[in-house]
Amino acid sequence: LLKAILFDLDGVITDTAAYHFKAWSWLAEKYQLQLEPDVETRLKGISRLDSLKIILQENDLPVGYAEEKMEKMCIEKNDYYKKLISMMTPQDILPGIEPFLKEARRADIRIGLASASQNGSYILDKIGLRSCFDTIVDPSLLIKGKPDPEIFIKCAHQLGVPLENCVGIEDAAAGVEAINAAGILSVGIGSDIELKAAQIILPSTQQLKLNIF
Ligand code: B16
Ligand code: MG
Repeated sequence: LLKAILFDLDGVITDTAAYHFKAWSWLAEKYQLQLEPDVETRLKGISRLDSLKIILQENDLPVGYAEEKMEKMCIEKNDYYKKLISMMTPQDILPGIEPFLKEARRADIRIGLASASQNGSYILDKIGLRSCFDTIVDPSLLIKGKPDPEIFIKCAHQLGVPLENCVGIEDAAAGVEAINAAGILSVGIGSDIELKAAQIILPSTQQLKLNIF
């Protein structure tokens, strides 16, 4: 019996990937770093610091790159990113999400946010969906990021719903892996090649309906 839906944010509720990519590109130019062409896809669901570490490694910079410098770079990237997302409005909600949230609400299903983004709550405010969510996991308190199941397990706990009564919705391979590892029913939004590990794959958020579970 379905009692809770655990949502990823970027790529499921709204498309912030393009803004993340713009902000990383700006930072890369500032520090004369190269970005691989597929970086936008590969950084999906990966935390800010881990994303920076991946970019640095691909530029052959030492793994132990000065911690303080990385922290400064993360702040700079986020300041730039926040300027971009400050313009977001309810028009940025992905198709089908609002009716799906309403359908879930009517069926008394609890709703949680399991996003790696520390800007999750701010973005939900901007797009007018904050009040639809019963809980938001604070990603700064996590020990491990996706693909570790911690974020989804925590989200279910915060809602007080057993894992077997939850479904998790993700657009990233690392996120689907995290949902599966938590023992939660996984729904992947996007390409069935990239998300082949998902138990249910839908081409877009438009197909989200309660009767598919
Ligand atoms: P922030 P999700 C993830 O969101 C993004 O996909 C990823 O690209 C980003 O680095 C991460 O959030 C952290 O975001 O810099 O805002 O804390 O897909 O887990 O909702
Ligand atoms: Mg995502």
